[in-house]
Amino acid sequence: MEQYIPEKIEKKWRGVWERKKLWKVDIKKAKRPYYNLMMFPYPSAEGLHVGNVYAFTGSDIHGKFQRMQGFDVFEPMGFDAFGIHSENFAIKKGVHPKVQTAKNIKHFTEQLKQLGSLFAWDHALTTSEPEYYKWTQWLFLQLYKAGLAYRAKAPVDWCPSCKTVLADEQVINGKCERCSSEVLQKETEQWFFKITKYADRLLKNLETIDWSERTKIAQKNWIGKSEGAQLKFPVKNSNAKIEVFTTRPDTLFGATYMVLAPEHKFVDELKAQIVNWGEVQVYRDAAKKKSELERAEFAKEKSGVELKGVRAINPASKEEIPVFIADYVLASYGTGVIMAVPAHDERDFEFAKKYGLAITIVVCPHYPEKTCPILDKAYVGEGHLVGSGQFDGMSSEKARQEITKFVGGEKTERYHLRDWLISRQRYWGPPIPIIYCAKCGTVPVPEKDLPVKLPFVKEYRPEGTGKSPLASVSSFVNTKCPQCKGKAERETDVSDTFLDSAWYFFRYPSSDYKKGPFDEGITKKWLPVDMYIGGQEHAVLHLLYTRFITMVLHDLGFADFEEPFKKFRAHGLLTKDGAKMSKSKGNVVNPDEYFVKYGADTVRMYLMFIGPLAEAGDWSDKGIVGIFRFLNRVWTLAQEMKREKPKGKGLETVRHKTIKKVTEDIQNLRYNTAIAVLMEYLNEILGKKTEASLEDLETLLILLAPFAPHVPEELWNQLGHKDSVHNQPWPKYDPKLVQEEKIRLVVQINGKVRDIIEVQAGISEQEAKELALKNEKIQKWLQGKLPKRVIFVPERLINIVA
Ligand code: ANZ
Ligand code: ZN
Repeated sequence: MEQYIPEKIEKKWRGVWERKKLWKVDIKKAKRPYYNLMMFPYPSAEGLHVGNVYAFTGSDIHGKFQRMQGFDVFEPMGFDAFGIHSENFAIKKGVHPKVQTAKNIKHFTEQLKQLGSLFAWDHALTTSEPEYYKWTQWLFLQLYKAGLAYRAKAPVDWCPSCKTVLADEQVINGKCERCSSEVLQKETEQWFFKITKYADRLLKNLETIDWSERTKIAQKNWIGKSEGAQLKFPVKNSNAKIEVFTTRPDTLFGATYMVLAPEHKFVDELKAQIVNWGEVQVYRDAAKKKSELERAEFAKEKSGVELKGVRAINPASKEEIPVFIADYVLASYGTGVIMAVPAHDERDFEFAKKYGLAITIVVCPHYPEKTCPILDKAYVGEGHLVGSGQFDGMSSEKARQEITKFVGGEKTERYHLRDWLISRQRYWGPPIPIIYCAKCGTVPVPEKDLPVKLPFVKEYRPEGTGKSPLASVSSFVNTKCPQCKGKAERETDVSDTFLDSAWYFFRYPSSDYKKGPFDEGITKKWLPVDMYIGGQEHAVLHLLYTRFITMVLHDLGFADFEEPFKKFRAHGLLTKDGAKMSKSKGNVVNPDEYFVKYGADTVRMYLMFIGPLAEAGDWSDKGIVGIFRFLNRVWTLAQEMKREKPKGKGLETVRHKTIKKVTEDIQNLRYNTAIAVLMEYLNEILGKKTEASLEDLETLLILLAPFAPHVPEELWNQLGHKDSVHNQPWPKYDPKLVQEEKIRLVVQINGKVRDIIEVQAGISEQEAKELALKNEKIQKWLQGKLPKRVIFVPERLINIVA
């Protein structure tokens, strides 16, 4: 075989690997288990997206590398097949989702098999199969029994186009994440999971896990912990007190009015005192129609109505102040009431200007200058107090404690995180395993009766009534009460797709286990996941839910760990001509075309060459040709060496330096620079052919194997080896041969020198940051704080701003 024809060799080797079960891991007997997970795809009809190929390749290289390090690498693949993506497509096409999904999975599997990845197909799972969703329902029941699932009437975000309730995270700027329709508000009975009960743990544990920094920061912000105080304001001519949540009790003397959320029940309690009730009612009705997001919007003009006849007393200044309702105050956050401090809060400032309310400055940035300038906007920063009686001159920070104490307030904390809305009024999901009985009330389906099978129905489209299509399937709805055996009805909502994917990694190693969702011994051996790679877009949805569910399973005694993924790395987003790929822009790269033209090896390698995995970059048709040429040159070199049997003594130093650099780059997911090093190495060999040895070439093939699995295998075989190149141990380098100049790097935290470390000359910012953060002294100084920013002066210092 003289010419490199990817199509031929790729097919051949995939066949050989499959026959020899090269990638197979013995789940029970594996000695050095390594669980390498990637985010499973939803089998969309268009087939594998180049973004999927990108993520899966990045993850597979890591898996293959770990395998060559001697680990038993388990790299499963499956399908997130239930849910709105699949269902909406089926609706568009007029094909039943079950039929369409099966078709898509078949196509996806064929495509995935082309990648030459380690995938453990014998453990593949599909979330829409009863063998899987039986356990998703089981999970729902465990949460229900633990008091972590509850039903409540709640205003929910409703997408009029998808005809379903949306979770908080699925609403982007007041629009549906899926179809961009304007989201409306609707009141319905829904199932929720109490994720808020875990808010503090979800936040604290972030410090213990090795995850991409930006993912941790996104979670931290999403959980949104606010430290503040709860303060009581007496109501004049009444025994009632109105309680507010504030993060700035230091500004209490400047609270010149109060605002209640329009729907607050306290408004009803005050009805007798309110003289303009009619006006109040009109405003309340209008507020109901707006979404929370719309109401919280910063730029929007503020509006409100004074509760005439009601006066509150500022507990610090003892002054009488007016009370309003306004929709910029949300019922669902804090106590649903605020003390308004227009001088120091922008929204209050805007409102006060509009309604001519007093603006009293109580925090001064330039203390001891006591005369603060007349404000043309709120001063939201800190400073020293003025106009605050005995607290004048005190720092904001101290005054927060002191004023809270002074008025008998209570220090508290609040989270922005909301409970997880589980119900979906759709067809394509696991039915929620609950039965409603007139006599017994809400009754969970007994575990022995699982799964509650999703019936195959003709009318799977949402009807726009707000009810699931299952509600009109009487053979499904009508059932017997498991307790009293009387007539009863089933819950007709299905659960959120994010529940399917919140526990799938538990199932993979135990995929054919029948007695439970996962086998205890196998779980002990394989979990938590060693490495998870996936998109940053899942930072607050999927990745928070998986953590929550794992904590719950831990607390219920089903798992002995509470964090599911030891390591998580977010990969970057591929673009085309600088823009995000999207169907509407018509700039989506179809990987199939390139598989045919250049083969999977080139596609894989090219994708990884575009940029560091964490950043990705821009796809270019020109770039891919370069990689194809590189593989051709490797091929030609191998043919020559095969024929001519090289007699050189070998390029020892270059070889060892290459091994070192490639090894480190792979460990740091900088595949792009690893590939560049391999290219340089090839050039060195080609430039010094008389000195080069067979070992030089064979090392190149081994180092290349994780990136481009087929070509090196073929060449390895052509060179006369019987075993697979993938079974070769990863080459080691001799430290003596790779010594490089060392420099001393100053490590600072917030500008203060905390350590000096010895590092290699030419160290990159990323490497320096990693080294600095790993450093024990630095960790002590950081006390678990997350670095906000890093300033790097090459060869001199790194400053961590925390
Ligand atoms: C008085 C005050 C003075 C405030 C000041 C801020 C600045 P985070 O940080 O997001 O927790 N707030 C409290 N409950 C609210 C609700 N239900 N709807 C709208 N706004 C609400 O925000 C806490 C601050 O947001 C609270 O502190 C309160 O305004 C407002 F100079 O109280 B503050
Ligand atoms: Zn009953």
